[in-house]
Amino acid sequence: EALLRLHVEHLATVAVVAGEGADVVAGLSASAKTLPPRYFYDDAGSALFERICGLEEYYLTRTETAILQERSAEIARITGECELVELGSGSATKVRLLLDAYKKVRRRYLPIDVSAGILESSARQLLIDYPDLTVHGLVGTFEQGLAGLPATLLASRMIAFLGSTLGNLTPAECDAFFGRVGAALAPGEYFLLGVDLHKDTATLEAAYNDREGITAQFNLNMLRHLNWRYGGNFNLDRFRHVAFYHEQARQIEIYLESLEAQSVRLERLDLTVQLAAGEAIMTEISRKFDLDGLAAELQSHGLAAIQRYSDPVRRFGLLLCRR
Ligand code: AVJ
Repeated sequence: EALLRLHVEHLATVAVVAGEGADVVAGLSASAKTLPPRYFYDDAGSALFERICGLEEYYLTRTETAILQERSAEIARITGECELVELGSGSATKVRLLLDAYKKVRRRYLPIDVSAGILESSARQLLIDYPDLTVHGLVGTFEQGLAGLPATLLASRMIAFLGSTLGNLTPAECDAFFGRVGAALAPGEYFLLGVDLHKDTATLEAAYNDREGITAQFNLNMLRHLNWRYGGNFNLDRFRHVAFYHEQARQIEIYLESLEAQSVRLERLDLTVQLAAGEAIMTEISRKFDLDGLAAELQSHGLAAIQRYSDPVRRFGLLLCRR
């Protein structure tokens, strides 16, 4: 019965398979080597990320959750009846706070995620917990999801992008992304954006260098994922996790540093990579924002920040924008 309320569309399976690994080849062939952060999230990586979210040093998730707990009712009052689109929905935990706030209206939820497994399992659990909810999931990238959204069924729509996932995008990517969000919304519809804020280096660096070493495992797991997916022979013992705050660029930079000169083979990509001792592969940037600057940037894409929310010590921020 719950399954009648679940519809999952796979947006670009064919394209993903055809181009698979091109991003890895390009990143590892560059002079400054990089790997795309989406390779963090195989099943093991997603589980490690959930553990990171519960770490003492990783204040982001609990701070954003507390802000949403306090503000969801107000957000629902402002937007009125609307359906929720969530980009990078993952375990779909925080969206429950918003769904709870919209309980007086018919509810539809449209999660977009590259991981079909997580999308389907979190959707099934939501359908059990919210008996009047309809879920229309889209498996694909943010770009594919925003371009492939079905027609709005309710009065209006809100696109939510939480957890500071925006921080993984370079400024140029961010600019293009805001353009796509604006294009996906009708005038009068909403965009809810959650971002980590610039702050002292010690707090930021602790969040990405936790004492238990879970973040290091999460980073190294990317190599295990690539070994499995592309027939690689990365030896995880020959790399170490490095994360620091680049203050001018206002971004945490995360690397896997090669502990020795080595050669790595990715058989299914027909790729051999030479690494020097001490050479680092960048696996992630995590940009840190200020709400004024971000609001100005959104404004230039026709997205007006109508409400700003933060915690008492301004660690994390949410912007509610109207197109
Ligand atoms: C999911 C991209 C928001 O940047 O803080 C956590 C990922 N990386 N620890 C972040 C992450 C290392 C996280 N985002």
